[in-house]
Amino acid sequence: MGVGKTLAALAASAGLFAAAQSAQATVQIEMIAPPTAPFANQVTGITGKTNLAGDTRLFLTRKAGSITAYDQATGTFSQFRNLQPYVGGVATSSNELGLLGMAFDPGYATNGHYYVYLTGRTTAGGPVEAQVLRFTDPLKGSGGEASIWKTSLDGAANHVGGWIDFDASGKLLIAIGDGGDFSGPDSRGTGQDNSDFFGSILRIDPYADAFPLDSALNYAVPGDNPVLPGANPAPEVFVYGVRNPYRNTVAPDGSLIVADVGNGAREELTIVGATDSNRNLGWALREGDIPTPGGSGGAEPADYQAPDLAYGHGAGDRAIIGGFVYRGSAVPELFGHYVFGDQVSGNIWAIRYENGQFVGSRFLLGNIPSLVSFGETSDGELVATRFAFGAGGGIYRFTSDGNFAVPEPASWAMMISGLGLAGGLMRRRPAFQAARRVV
Ligand SMILES: [Ca+2]
Ligand SMILES: [Ca+2]
Ligand SMILES: [Ca+2]
Repeated sequence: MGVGKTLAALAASAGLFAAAQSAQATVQIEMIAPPTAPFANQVTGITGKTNLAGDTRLFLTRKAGSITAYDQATGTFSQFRNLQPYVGGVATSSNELGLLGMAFDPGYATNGHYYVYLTGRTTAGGPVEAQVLRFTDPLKGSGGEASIWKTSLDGAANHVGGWIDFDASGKLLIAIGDGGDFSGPDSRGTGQDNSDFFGSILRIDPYADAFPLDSALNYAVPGDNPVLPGANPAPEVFVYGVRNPYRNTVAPDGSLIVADVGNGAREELTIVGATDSNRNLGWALREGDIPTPGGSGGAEPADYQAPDLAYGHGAGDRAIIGGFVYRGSAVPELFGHYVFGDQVSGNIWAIRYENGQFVGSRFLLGNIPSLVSFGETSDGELVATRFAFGAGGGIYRFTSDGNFAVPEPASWAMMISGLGLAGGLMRRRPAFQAARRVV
């Protein structure tokens, strides 16, 4: 039993968890846009990070292919872009296909560029492909559209990832899942196979073209991408051993926080530092902090990057939704905390993030039923949205009533019995120890 668990047991026996939980109720999760019929249902993501200071627009991606803008200043919805022809009708309510991700170019203010991750068919009757495309907002720039990257999904209709964003050096990160087909953990055996794109997060330069003869591929592999182990590793692969990293984030220090949706047992968060040599998150040998149940489990691989936080399914949590390290001003007490949630339970938590590590334990902020995505604005504010945009919910923001007290695991311990030393140790507990603990 580690220090953390001992203190948790002490706190529980002292009845202090309940007090700490009630103190969190002063974070407000406020619905700012009600359900609106023309934009109902099957929202996959939200972003407000246009890289334009003071931009009040939020952008919702929907499975069927439309991008809907919501202007917080005017309270109005409008269609930003219709990409249904690119999705080509492959998205249904029973699969995980469609328009899944969107990111604005760091230079959007002058070049008007934005990127989407979607699945569709580029030829009638042809294979379903995952694609990243670049489009141009005609109000901001010129340059039209370009296919950046694509790969055949080989019949996969689930675990196709879909998150994209830029890292601090302006390279594009693309998350693609293991392409599972419900027949068992990583049935394609791709998680530990670096010769393909599946089960990976890719890193590419979308402003170079290493494929001059292929009009669908317009990118190059950055020279500083890691060299990964295995036979014929694809140089695009940046992080591997993931199942379905649906929503991730680049932290302020440049670390990549991967939120990998688990199979039947664990949800997990893994912080991959920019200079970390271990880039194997373990799937399908490992699910969270345990060997994967169901036949594929095994020992930790040599280049394993263990999860920094894992949680089980016992409390109704079943599908992690990664969020952001909060950098806004609406909830000053949350500054520097990573906020995330769970799609099935709707629970939303925060945990302090310092120097590339989680510090202390997660604590509950509230609940948004059928939570599907967090989004960040250009000003660092946090928003969230639901998959089912119908009755009862829409777009949410986080505010404070000024009385919000962040629960401090260390201070809880000191409150119990004056264990100042133990509290200090817990505060500085390195992430690799926290990783072995299901919280
Ligand atoms: Ca793979
Ligand atoms: Ca090309
Ligand atoms: Ca893992």
